[in-house]
Amino acid sequence: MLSGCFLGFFGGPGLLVSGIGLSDGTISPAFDPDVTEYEATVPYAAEQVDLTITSDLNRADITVDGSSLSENDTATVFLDPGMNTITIVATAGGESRTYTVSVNRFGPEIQITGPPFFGDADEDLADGTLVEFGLGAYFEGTREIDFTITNLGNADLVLSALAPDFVVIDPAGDSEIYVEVQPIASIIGPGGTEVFTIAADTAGVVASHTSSATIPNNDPDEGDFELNFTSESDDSML
Ligand SMILES: [Ca+2]
Repeated sequence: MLSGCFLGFFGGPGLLVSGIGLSDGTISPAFDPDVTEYEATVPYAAEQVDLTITSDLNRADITVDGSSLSENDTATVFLDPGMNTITIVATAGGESRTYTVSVNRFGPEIQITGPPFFGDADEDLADGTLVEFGLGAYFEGTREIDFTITNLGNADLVLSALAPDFVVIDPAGDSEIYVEVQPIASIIGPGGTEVFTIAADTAGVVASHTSSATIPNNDPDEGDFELNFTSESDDSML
């Protein structure tokens, strides 16, 4: 008797919403019209998420955080770092139901800053940036560039290469370009930094050198952050 009563109350015309979808991440538990609270986790880099609400036959009036949603439309919700609670209210035939989706914008976010050209000011370097040591004079010996790894996210950034070589130089690259100083710690907390130094030996005969380095880490979309390097040696002063 009791279960029949519940079925009568929650089923049939009470089905105002038949699905909740996210453009990034997946709600948990799976959607069930009778379950009104959901959670999802998206990467720290996700500054917004699109929410798609599907409703049954006689479409309910739906609001997302107070704004009404047009039919077949998606609601774009901007996300703060950490937990964001999105409130969905569906109304039809004098009946109303409220769903909440708690979206946790959570994770590490790697940023690497350094000069793209020897002697330049530091910039935020994109994954794959070419860093140019330029033309070094014979007697200069080596040129060194410092790079800073910053964790802009709200979870630990983990440098995942085998210690202590967290910055992995391409073994097929020219040996004139090498890691002078490695990061010290493999775990960089939120807001934390680590520094490494790449050196280019310019004290050779006239030649161009190229190499690259990867910084394996747990950022979900920059997990093999790569920097490329070129340098030139010049003995014309001899
Ligand atoms: Ca990232």
